[in-house]
Amino acid sequence: MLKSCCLSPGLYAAMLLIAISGSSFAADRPNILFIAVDDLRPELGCYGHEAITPNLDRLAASGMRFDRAYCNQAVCGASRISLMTGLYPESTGLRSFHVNGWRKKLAGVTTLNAHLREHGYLTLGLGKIYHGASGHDAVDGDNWDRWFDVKQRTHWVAPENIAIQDRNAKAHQETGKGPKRGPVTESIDVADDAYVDGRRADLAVGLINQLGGRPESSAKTPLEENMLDEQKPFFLAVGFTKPHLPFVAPQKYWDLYQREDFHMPPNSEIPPGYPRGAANLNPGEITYYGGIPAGKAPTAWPDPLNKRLLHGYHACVSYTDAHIGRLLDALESNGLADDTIVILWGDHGWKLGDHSSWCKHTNFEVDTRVPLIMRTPGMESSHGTHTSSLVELIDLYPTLCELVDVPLPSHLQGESFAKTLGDPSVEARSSAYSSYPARVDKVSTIGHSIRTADHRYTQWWEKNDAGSVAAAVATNLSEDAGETTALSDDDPLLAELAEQLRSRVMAARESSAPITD
Ligand SMILES: [Ca+2]
Repeated sequence: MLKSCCLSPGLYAAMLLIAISGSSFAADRPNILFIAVDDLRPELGCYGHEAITPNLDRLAASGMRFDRAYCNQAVCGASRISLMTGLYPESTGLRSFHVNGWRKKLAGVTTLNAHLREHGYLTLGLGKIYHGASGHDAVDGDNWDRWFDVKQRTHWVAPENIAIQDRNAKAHQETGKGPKRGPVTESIDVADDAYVDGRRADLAVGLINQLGGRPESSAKTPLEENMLDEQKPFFLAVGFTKPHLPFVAPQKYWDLYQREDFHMPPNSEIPPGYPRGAANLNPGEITYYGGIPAGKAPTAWPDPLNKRLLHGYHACVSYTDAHIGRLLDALESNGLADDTIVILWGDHGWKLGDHSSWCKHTNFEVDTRVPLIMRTPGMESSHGTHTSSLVELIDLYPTLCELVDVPLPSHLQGESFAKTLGDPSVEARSSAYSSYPARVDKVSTIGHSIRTADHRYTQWWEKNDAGSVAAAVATNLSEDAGETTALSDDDPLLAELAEQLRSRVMAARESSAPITD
């Protein structure tokens, strides 16, 4: 059994490679199963919540759970580009949910999948890894050995709901008013593969069976045989779209829960001084869908709707958990589990009624905190543990490089937390940094935020003047986990937090990547 806590990271990586059987150097490297889940907050059984997630729980029990992992911007596109490029949004300049044209803007940047491919990995991807699940540039199409498109026409399966989707879309196009999408929820008795995530799981299982040399165990053999000839280690990236809106999942996952058991959270307020424009109190994203009261703030939504949304989110989480269970089973049945690093990450958190709102798009703790679970072969001494070390999603790229002993590209702005994987008491960072654009008193700002061991501190900087702070708020998460109060303006801690924040922002801007624009 390997212990890493007293080893240098490089020596650890070398020993990890020795621990994993094989002959050639590239083949000695562990495989990587890289699972992204969209809009998944750490609302999981293994994190102590009511969500029914037996498969994520068993992954956590056989790996390491990160209790303080944070995204770098709480929206899909920006977060994912940051993770996959190893660059902060301050450097990429990509800060929206849609990041169309990102590949041209970041033409010189080596992505995680490109880098692993250059160093001997067979790179395979499907689903939502980047913001788009299809489209050559959207998915970084030049830099995978194979990218698989799994088609879907709509999010809904029930014919009446597809009709509502089509009707709403047409009416919205003609009038610019009303919802432009179908119902916000759907619960019907269909098989898992009725929705696109189920079909993605089917494909991923077929890939794992083929990679494991047991293609006969699956009806599908998606890979050309010549891709397997070199016996490269694989980097398989699988992105699931649920529990992202709309909350659609087979009935059996809804039936795991009783709707009356769900209640709105107690943290209905925002901290004093928190700019209302930065709190996303009227979340536009959810109003795209049918069934949301027109023109009413979430504080006025009826409780039956709130309960249905809470129920639907959890049903989608359990549906996704089932897919992940199938991937873990496939690793095990193919004898790959002991040679494969498994990473489960969410792209940002989500408000389930917290602060009287829904969705993401803020610097609040609930929007920036993400689930992160990793199982690393050769680190069995820390399996089944959890860590309170602060880590950021941008750290995954350098961490993986270190774990599989490939060079770190010079442009990376994150820091490896490989040592923490060997010993959960190792603190990887003193703060986690994230940012989010916001309008504050009609001024465009970027909200810069750090999470320290106890506090979250956010300053909103006017976009065109780095020295001008439009607002600032500090919360003590150890005493006020729901962030409804704030430190007083004369608290002596504020100056120290402000200095830490400034240094993090400046570092996030110091990119050495050959970005073109
Ligand atoms: Ca997302």
